[in-house]
Amino acid sequence: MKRAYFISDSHLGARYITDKRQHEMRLVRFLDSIKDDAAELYLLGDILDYWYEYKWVVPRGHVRFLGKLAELADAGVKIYWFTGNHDVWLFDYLRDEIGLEVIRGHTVMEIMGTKFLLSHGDDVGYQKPMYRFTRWCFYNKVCQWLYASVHPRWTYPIATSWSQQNRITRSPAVEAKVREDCCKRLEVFSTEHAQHHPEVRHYMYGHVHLARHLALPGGRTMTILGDWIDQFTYATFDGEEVTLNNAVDQ
Ligand SMILES: [Mn+2]
Repeated sequence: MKRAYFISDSHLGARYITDKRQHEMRLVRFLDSIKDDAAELYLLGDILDYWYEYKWVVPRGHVRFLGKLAELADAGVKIYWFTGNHDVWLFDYLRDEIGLEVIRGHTVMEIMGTKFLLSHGDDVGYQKPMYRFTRWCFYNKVCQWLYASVHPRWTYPIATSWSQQNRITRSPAVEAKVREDCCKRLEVFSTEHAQHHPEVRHYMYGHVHLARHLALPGGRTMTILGDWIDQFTYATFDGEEVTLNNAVDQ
């Protein structure tokens, strides 16, 4: 029986990744390895470290990765790409070119007869007002129009160095605390959500860069997908059980 696969947070193209081709190829080899087994592929955000899609023009890079997605889509794999906080500005290009579905915000979906709540993880639970405001700007049509009217010569370096700063400015101890707090926030949200939505059996997130698979009350589970920067983790669902795995052979 074919399975659903879930990955997140590869941050392809990030400035802090030294060998970008090797990084991309690792993900490409993984996708190649699942192409016969996968019925559905869920990309839970921050797959690209930065992407801004203009009406007539798209950013350079990621050719082998996007080609592999196209190959899977052509072979009949249904691909869903949930936008993260780094790849917010995917619009219709990959939908039209590859045939994947772009999804914004947390969404309940039925996968092989079982209901999942899926989200990148940045839009559920309590977030500080400044974070919510930034996120609102990112998704606001007028802000997007204004941003797109600035030449990418100016916006591209600012956006990619901002992403790099966000990653390197925190000390390891602070980063670990932020990630644990984020796990807790997702667990609290999922537990509360499940009380009002008994039909939802599994909760799945990215964003945190920690790999976690927890039991929630009532036989539910919550999975946080880790990343494809140094963990190479993915989840699968076979219609019965969610498992969190490590692509050790990659
Ligand atoms: Mn994220």
